[in-house]
Amino acid sequence: MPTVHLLDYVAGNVRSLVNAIERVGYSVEWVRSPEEVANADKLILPGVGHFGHCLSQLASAGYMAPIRAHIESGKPFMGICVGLQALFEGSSEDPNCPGLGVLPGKLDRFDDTSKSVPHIGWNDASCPTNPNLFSLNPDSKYYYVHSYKMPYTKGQLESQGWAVATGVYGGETFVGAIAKGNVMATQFHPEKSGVAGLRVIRAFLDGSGAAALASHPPQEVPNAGDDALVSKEGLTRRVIACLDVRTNDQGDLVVTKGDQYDVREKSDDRNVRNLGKPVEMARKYYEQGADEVTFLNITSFRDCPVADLPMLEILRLTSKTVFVPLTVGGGIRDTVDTDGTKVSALEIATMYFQSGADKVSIGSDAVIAAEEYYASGNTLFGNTAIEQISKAYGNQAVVVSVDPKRVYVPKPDATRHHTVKTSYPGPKGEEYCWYACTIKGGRETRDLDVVELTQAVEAMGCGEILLNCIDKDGTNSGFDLELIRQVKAAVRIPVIASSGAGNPGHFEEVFRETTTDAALGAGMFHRGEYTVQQVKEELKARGLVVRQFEG
Ligand code: 1PR
Repeated sequence: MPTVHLLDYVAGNVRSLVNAIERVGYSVEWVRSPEEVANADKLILPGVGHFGHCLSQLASAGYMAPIRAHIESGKPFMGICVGLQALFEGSSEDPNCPGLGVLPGKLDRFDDTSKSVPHIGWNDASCPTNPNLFSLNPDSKYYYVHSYKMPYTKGQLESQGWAVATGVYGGETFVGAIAKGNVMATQFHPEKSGVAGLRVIRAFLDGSGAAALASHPPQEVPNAGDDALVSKEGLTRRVIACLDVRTNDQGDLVVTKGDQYDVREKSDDRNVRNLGKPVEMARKYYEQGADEVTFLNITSFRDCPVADLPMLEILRLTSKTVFVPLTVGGGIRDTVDTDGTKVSALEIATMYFQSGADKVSIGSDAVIAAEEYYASGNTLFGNTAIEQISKAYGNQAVVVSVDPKRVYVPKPDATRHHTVKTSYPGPKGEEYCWYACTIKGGRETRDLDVVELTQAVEAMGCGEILLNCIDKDGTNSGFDLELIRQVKAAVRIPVIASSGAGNPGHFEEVFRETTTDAALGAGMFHRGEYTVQQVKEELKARGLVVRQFEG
């Protein structure tokens, strides 16, 4: 099997990248010291999270000069995500930390006044000068997750011989991929971009991308007629399939689904509902076009060994065939293992990332951390799971899963909490409600509302909110739009609407009626009532941009 060298320099999920490389027929050799860079023919520089963190790791380990030497020697080089950012001179994310300076320019943060940041989701990488640059396809979508971008100025990089593919997010045109000679880099994650992303990796590895570029160098700066290609908003509506996983009474790990978090059958035996096998179902949803797959280990709040091998194994197996982002939740907190060993939340998250997860989702622990944050006068000590994991792996790797329940009140001043006026009054006709956060799978309600929780975790470095709703879970009655609007107005980070989806129309409704960044479904997919593809078709028919699965 031909090989490619991958630089192992910083914490991050490179498991998916290894899987993707193997999938296209190559094997990985690790570069674990600066001296080993010289052994590489083809070199890939991955990177995710904080620019300064990645670049300072590279610099302190002595990698900067060997990487520059590799690039200057003309050998194939590919940068991914921060690996692309590293090629520029620097980034406002850490102004004191220089990049490799192979290209001119500095990155800056997306403007979050009218859109969510990070930019998470499937967007374009369109290159007017070379439409099939490294097998990029103008009709395909690619998975991005980043808060900082290289702004695109028409003609600037092209005038220096670079072919540039761009995407547009909230009116800002950014560099999605660049290539020149032996160098190719993507801001998006090709290893997480389904078949479209695998094509890009293959074009780099087999040399066809560089060969095609050499025969059609980007001689012309795009003219006005090409504006349509580089200026249209490309972010798709993200549809996520969620698998609640637990051990059933027979000891098998199964996908289950509750009604308002009760996952047992209504029949007398009260067995845990068994809707299928996690790995198979994840694969099925990937092939139906799911943009992400989320696993929630819903019994993790009970005592169980930390090295929850079945869940780690589920991720290992799934990440071999599912090339879209994988999130795992349940039990991400500081723990004392069954044998008495202390294990930190960061160590648990690390095990999941090494097994193929791209994000971890934190539930109960986030609520406790938020309570402590307010109790200490909004002070951050850097010791919460959210802070530690986001520092090590980047904000985009930390999701907070919220399990709120409605509490009805007759008027807003009947509570200190943030209320909404509801169109669905309470049992005594109450016209207002607030959303109380719960822990331990909804078993314990706390005196903290969703606005408080989400603002606290955003301050701690959480990158995305998974917004469930216990009242709506499993009801098939549609998402709780009032809840989603309240949380969207409270935070700048992306929000995933969850709980209540019963048909494709509910997805269309939540995207039309709220500014949610993504929508998640579970029961309607597991019971086979609708496929993810049908949801996408409905969204498309109603004029919303979606990503279609490419086989
Ligand atoms: O507290 O960090 O250990 O995390 C536990 C995780 O497990 C949390 O994310 C919590 O939401 C989840 N969880 C715990 N108990 C349950 C349960 O159902 N008994 N499931 C549970 C949460 C909610 C969604 C569900 C949507 C969509 N499940 O994931 O998939 O509501 O369902 P629908 O489309 O069928 O309506 P920690």
